[in-house]
Amino acid sequence: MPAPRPPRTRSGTRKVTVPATGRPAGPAHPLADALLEIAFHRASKAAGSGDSSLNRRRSQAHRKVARSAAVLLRQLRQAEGPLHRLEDLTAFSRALLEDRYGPGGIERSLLRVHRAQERLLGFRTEEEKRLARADAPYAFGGSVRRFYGRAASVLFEVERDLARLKEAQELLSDRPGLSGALPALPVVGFPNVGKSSLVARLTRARLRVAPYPFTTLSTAAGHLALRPGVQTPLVDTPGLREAEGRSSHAAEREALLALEHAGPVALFLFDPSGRCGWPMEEQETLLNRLKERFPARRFVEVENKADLLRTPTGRRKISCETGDGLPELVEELRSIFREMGADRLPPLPPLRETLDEPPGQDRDLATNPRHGSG
Ligand SMILES: Nc1nc2c(ncn2[C@@H]2O[C@H](COP(=O)(O)OP(=O)(O)OP(=O)(O)O)[C@@H](O)[C@H]2O)c(=O)[nH]1
Ligand SMILES: [Mg+2]
Repeated sequence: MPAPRPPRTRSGTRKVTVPATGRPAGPAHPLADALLEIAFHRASKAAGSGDSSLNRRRSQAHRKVARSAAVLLRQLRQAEGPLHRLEDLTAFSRALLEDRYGPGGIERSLLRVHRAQERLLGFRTEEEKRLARADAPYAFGGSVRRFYGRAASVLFEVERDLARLKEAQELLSDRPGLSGALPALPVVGFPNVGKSSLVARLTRARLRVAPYPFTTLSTAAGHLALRPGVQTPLVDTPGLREAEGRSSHAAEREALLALEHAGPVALFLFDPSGRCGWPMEEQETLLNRLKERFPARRFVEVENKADLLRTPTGRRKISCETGDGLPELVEELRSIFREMGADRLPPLPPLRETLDEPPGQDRDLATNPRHGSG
C-alpha cells in the first residue's frame, strides 16, 4: 500500500518531513578532513622571502604548496605504520588481517595509499614548475588553490583505505604475536567453560570473566614459565562451537586461527557440569573435529569446574574457582614441553603482549585468589 500523502498547507504546497536516516551527523571524510586541516593550517603559516614583493609572494605560494605536501606525505606514511612491511608481521597477524579484510584486502589499501603519495608528489612538482614560470600574483594563489583542491580529492579517494589501515593496526595492537616458531599454548573450548578464568589463574593477564558465553571476543596472552628461562604465552581464545572456520563470528574464526598458528600443543577445556550451556557430547564432538582438522596438534584435555562435577573419565580435573588441580596441570604442561624438547630451544624474549602485569616471582597457583574478573 502506498504511503499516505502529506496534507497540503494553506499555501497549497505539501509539507514533507525528511525521515531520519539513523546515520550519525558528521563530516563525510573525517580522517581525510583531519589530515587536510593539519596540513593547510601549517601551510597557512608560511611566509615568503625575496627581493621584491612579487618574489616574496611567489616564494610564499611555493612554501605553502611544499609545506602542505610534506605534511600530507608524512601523514600518509604514518597511516601505513607497521603494515608497510606486511612480511614482517607474524603468520597469525597476517591470517587475522586476511580473515577480516579478505585476501589481499590490506595490500590493496596499502597500494592505494602509496599511489596517493605518488600523486601528491606529482601535483607538487607540477605547481612548483608553474610557480617558477608565473609572473602575476593571481597565478600564485591559483597554484596554491589548485594544489589544495587536488590534494583534498586524493585524500578523499583514500579515506576508506586510511580507515581500514587504522582499524587493522588497532586490531593487531592488542593481539599476541603468535608465530609457529615460538611455541605458545592456546586454551580452546566451547564458550563459557572457563578458558579466561584458567589463563587469568595461571598468568598475570587481566581478562574478562563472566557467567555468559562469548565474553571473550579476541585472543589475548599471559605468560607462564613452562620451560627454563622462557615465558610461554598462554593464549586465551574466544569460545568455539565448530572446527571448520565457517562461523559468521569473527571471534570464533580468530580462535581457530590462534590454534592454527600458536604451536604444537593446545589445551582443550571441557565443562562437564553443563553450566556453560552446552552438553558434554557437543564438546567431545568439537574436540574430535579439531583433532581431525589439526592432526599434528597435541591436545591436552582438561575438565574444569570440578567443584561442581567430577566425572569418572581419566581426564585431568581442575577448578578455576577453588584452584584445585592447577599446580598439577602446570607440571603436566611443563613435562610435555620437556618431552617435546622445547626446553632445548634457545631462551627467547617474551612475545609482545599488553595484558600482563609487570613480570614478578613465580606464582603460588594453588593459593592465588585472584580470578581476573572484570
Ligand atoms: N563453579 C565454577 N565456575 C567456574 C569455574 N571456572 C570458571 N567458572 C565460571 O564460569 C563462567 C565462565 O568463565 P569464563 O572464564 O568467562 O569462561 P570462558 O570460557 O572464557 O567464556 P567465553 O569467553 O565466553 O568463551 C564464569 O562465571 C566463571 O566464574 C570453575 O572452576 N568452577
Ligand atoms: Mg573468555
